[in-house]
Amino acid sequence: MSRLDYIFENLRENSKKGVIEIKEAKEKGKKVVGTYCVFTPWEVIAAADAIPASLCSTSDVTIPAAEKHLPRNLCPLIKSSYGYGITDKCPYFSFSDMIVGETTCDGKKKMYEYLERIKPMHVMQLPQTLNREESIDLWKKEIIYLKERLEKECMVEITEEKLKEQIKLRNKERKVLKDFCSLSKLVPPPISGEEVQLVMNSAKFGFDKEEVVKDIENITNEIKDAYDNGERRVEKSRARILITGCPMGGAVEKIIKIIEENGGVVVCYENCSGIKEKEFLVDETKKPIDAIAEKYLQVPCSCTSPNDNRIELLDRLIDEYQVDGVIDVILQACHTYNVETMRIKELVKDNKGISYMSVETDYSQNDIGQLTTRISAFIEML
Ligand code: BJ8
Repeated sequence: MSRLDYIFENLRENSKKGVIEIKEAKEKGKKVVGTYCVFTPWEVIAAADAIPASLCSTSDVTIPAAEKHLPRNLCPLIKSSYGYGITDKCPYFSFSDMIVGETTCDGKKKMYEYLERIKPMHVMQLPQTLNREESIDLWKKEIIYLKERLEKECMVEITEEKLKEQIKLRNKERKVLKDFCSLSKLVPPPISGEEVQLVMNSAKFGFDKEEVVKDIENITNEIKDAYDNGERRVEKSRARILITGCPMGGAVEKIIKIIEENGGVVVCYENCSGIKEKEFLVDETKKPIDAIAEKYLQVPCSCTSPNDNRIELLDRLIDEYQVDGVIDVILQACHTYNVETMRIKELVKDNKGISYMSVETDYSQNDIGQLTTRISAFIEML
């Protein structure tokens, strides 16, 4: 077993570390604020001395319970998340003192109306067109409303100083994660896409961010050293795949597995569980609320219109990561990402001249056979 095998094995075994960490923090009197989206201004919650915890669920276990209240023909991420809420099966949900959501897609914002029956809920009105001055003003006001609500719920004052401190810390985490992801620009990449995802998940559920920063720096250095010393975990002949589209994780990791068992390697995740949110930092030289508002309005989500930022980001990432093919992962009934596939296909095929495929899936494992046939044929063609 190499040193890197040992590190990754440890991460797999410690996947529940976040639950223990948050439980201990709760026992010491810390508040926990549940979130569902990368539009949530993490820094404002952290400046209230609360712990922001992602509640986006990635398993189909609670979907039958959710379908008693929600339509079946709804995105699995929404059904699963809601299901965890009503069945009280998610420790992060149970520990949450309040939840922050945003008016992103229709399904999510309507789901929040029902979640409010279970937990105190704060929904931020997200402007739908991002590059307008009015949108920044509106979003700034929403951030101030959130700040005021958190001050009340957590009984603290969120000062400029506290915001600045959290901006710095979160930026530091974004930078180290971006550096870590950049390792896959190497040819061949030093680690597999499954291993990249493992590290990203451990950061997401690491609640002591200073510790997360140190851990990610260490892992990045270990990987660099192993590579410089000739360790090759991925064959050069593998097709380099960029994944875009809906957030990944849990059940949807079946797609990474299929890609990597059939001659490909995922070198880049342009989605919310990957690099999308890490690309833009909060400007540390500006007034905190202004800078936070500007940063979060750059998130290239399909819920916004137009979503030109996604095209610009993808265009750049395809070159930087020397991508051979793009796989657009759409969760069933996600209309915004599904409609956007045409634009992504035009960019990838017509402008970049590489191969593109979109796959629609849910949280079940029923479509593995069909996905394997399609994805392996796609990789073979590259
Ligand atoms: S910023 S991608 S985390 S909204 S997949 S629930 S859009 S129907 S998750 Fe998302 Fe924020 Fe955007 Fe990112 Fe709706 Fe689509 Fe489901 Fe989605």
